[in-house]
Amino acid sequence: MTTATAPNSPPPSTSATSRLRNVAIIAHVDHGKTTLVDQLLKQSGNFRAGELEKLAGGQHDLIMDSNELERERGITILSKNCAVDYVRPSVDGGRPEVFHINIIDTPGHADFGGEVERVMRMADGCLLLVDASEGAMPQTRFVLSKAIEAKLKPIVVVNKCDRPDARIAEVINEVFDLLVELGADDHALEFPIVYSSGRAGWSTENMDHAIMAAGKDHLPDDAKADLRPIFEAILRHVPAPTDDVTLPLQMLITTLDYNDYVGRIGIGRVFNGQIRSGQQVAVVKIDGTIKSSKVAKLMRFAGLGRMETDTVRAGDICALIGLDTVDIGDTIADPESPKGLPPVLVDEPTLSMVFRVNDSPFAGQDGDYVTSRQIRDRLEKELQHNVALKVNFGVGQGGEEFGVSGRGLLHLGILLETMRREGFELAVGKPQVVIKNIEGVDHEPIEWLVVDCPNTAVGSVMELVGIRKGEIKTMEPRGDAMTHLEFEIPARGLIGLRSRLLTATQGEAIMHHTFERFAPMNNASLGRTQGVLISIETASVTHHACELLSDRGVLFVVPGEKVYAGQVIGEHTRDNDLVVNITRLKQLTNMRAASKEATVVLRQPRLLTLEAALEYIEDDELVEITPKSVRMRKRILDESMRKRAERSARDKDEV
Ligand SMILES: Nc1nc2c(ncn2[C@@H]2O[C@H](COP(=O)(O)OP(=O)(O)OP(=O)(O)O)[C@@H](O)[C@H]2O)c(=O)[nH]1
Ligand SMILES: [Mg+2]
Repeated sequence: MTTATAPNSPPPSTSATSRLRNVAIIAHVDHGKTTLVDQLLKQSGNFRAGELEKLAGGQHDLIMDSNELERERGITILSKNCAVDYVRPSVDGGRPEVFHINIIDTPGHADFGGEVERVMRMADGCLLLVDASEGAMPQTRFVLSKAIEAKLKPIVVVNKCDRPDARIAEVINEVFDLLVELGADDHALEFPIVYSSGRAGWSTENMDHAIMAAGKDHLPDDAKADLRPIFEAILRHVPAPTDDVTLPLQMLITTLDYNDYVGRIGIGRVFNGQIRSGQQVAVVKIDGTIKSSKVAKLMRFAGLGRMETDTVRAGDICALIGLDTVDIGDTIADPESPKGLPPVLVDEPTLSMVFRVNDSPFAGQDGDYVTSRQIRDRLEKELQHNVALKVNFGVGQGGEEFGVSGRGLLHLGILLETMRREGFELAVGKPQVVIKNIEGVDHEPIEWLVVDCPNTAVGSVMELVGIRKGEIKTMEPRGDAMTHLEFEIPARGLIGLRSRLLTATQGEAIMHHTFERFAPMNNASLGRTQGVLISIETASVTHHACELLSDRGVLFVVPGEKVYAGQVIGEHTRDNDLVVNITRLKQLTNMRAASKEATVVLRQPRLLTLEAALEYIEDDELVEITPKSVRMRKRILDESMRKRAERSARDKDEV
């Protein structure tokens, strides 16, 4: 691409606000945001050949998804800033113009919606990516509504046009309908459209060309097409910042980063005035209190990293080092006139879980950090930068448990997975939806659920969602073989639904949900419909016992694995819990019967991931998490004590 700046010549100045753009990339999960940002970085010409490729990795081989769990799971967890200097070739023989484009890649998963809303405050425009085949999905709707609220006019990028099942014209209609439904003004309804394949690295404004590209790896009539139409759309449709550099300093912190050497790093946009390295500033907190502090280091975004600089002017995005107490939502202001900007919203938690010390018979065998004190310290550290997290220290019996609330199962699951990799052991209780009391009445969150499944599985999907009090709202065909279903469902009903849907559809269903509204609590119980198999012994699982129990249900364990009394080792075919001996040894006999000696192939066990186990358990159960294993157990391990507790709970209910 001809936009490259030679790596050794100093780039022309990009500090003039007219040549500055701040753009956020927003979309439903997996619609290709990070892949597009990677390609924009590669095609910017700001890097030497091969320099970026070395940094790519993980499931999707991406540069920007840089953290370990992002790479493993192929999703973006944290929003990230990067910047490119785009050189627009001169049209009439004049000097080429260089634009500094700050790009904010956002996560698409519903649990991180609040973060998207927050980081959008840094932008003056957004690219709304929509998958050319999947079309507008629940999170497309959510992020678009937030963009409209923030008065950002979207540039619609119909992405993945290379997909053989692309349906570009329909997808554009869906986006238009969504904008009308969300009450966008006329200005937003005339949205610019670019068609692209972020992965193949091309884009075009010509819809007919894009339609012809379905199933191909480049535009049929233009094998050299690149992402310049996207760069140009950003320059043309994202307004340059108009913030006033002559006013007293005001900068809003929207993201926090942390580094062991320098501590907290506050990231945000300067809305008024300018900020200098070494400057004394006032930190205006959300509650209005003011602290005095000094900027030790100031950095501007450049490529994948940050570059130290002396001054950052209104309209630009920067990172500050040296303000130890800085938090999301703080305004960094002029000490002479310390005024706060409208604060960013920090999302209310929607799901909560109890974290406590692991007291199973296998406690302490795998982990380095096992005490209540260590868990407390770790949670306190997490609270410093994980803003959507809340911890109620000291709940439960003896105040030894922690009530941890977050934005959803993925949000809390990622924290647990991170802790486990650091060497922690702990036990956690069933995730509970956070109930809100509105004018004296308990309200529960209702979610908008979308399921795409093969036509043959529609019956079982409807049944599964129906049991969980989901109400069908829309049902329409998607191509010849698939059906698109939309439901409203209590958030409680979603817990455990994903794994069931995947089992019922042989892994072919795709499900997504987002928060819709709060509604008065429906008292129907939405718990598990089947009971579990519980081990009665502490020993190793035997092949023989697995064989004997195979018609009692599906096992969660494999022969050779060590289990303890009270551990949940399988799912019963009936609705009651059953205590079984999964460690039984074969009786030795002198008789040899050829038929008995034949090796029996065991039914496939169901091995649950951490999140699947969290979704699976009931109130009287716990998930035990250690660096090496995830086990499910009854809270009360001893069978007779458990029975007694169940009886007294039943008696209490009847009174
Ligand atoms: N066919 C096709 N696949 C693409 C394209 N862009 C991305 N993908 C694939 O889509 C998947 C998701 O891509 P990502 O870039 O991680 O999507 P994302 O929107 O950043 O996802 P989240 O950040 O988790 O919301 C990956 O498997 C990509 O290889 C494209 O242009 N065409
Ligand atoms: Mg991503």
